[in-house]
Amino acid sequence: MRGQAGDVRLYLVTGPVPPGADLVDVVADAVGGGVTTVQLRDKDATTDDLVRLGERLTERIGTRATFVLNDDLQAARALSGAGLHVGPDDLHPARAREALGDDAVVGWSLHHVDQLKDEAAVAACSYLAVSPVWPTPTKTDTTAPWGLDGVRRLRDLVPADLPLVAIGGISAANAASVVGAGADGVCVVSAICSSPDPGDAAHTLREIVDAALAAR
Ligand code: 3NM
Repeated sequence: MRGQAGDVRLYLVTGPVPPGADLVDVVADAVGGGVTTVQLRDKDATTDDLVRLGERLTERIGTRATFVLNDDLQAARALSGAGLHVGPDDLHPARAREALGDDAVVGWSLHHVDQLKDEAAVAACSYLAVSPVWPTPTKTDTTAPWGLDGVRRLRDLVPADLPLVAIGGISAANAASVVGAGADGVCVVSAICSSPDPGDAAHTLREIVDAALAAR
C-alpha cells in the first residue's frame, strides 16, 4: 500500500528564515501562495521540539497542505495525520509504512539508482525524491547531483504511478526545466524560506510548476 501522495506539486521543506521572521508565519504565507506539501525538517530539534512546532504549523495550515515530518517517526506518530520523509540511511520506508498505516504519506530520497532495486521500499512509498538535482548551499553534504539527465533517467525507472519530486538548487529560474524533465513536483527550501515575501515566492513557483505540468 502506498498511501496517498497528496499533492506534491509545490513542496516546501522548512529551513532558516530571515532574522525577525517566524517560521510558522512563513509557512502559512507560503501555503496561502500555493504550497501543496510542507515538510518540517530541523535536524537539530528534539522530538518534543518538532511536535510542538508541528502542532503550531498544522493548526495554521489546516487541510490546505499535506504535512510531513523529516526522519522522526515518533514526532510523526504524535502529530495525527502527519506523514514521514526518510533518506536511504534512515528508517526503512516499509517500517515507516507499517508504523504509520496505509493512509499515511511516506516519502524516500533517492541518492543512488540502486535504491530502486529495493522493491519493498519502493512499494511502501507515496512518492520518491530526486536528491539533489543541483548542488545547493542549503545542504552541502549531499551525494552527487543528478542533474536534469538524472531526473529523466529516474522518471523512466520509477513506476509511472508513483510521483517523483526533485530537490536541491531549485528556484523560479529553473523549476520549469525540472518539471519538463519529468518531475511531478518541486521541493524548495531557500526559494521560499529566504524570500522577503514567501507568499509571493510560492505563488510564482506554483504558477511556473502548473504551467510546466500542463505543457507536458
Ligand atoms: N535535501 P534549496 S538538498 C533539504 O539532496 C535538502 O537530499 C537535499 O535546499 C538532498 O531548495 C536540500 O535551498 C536542500 O536548494 C535544498
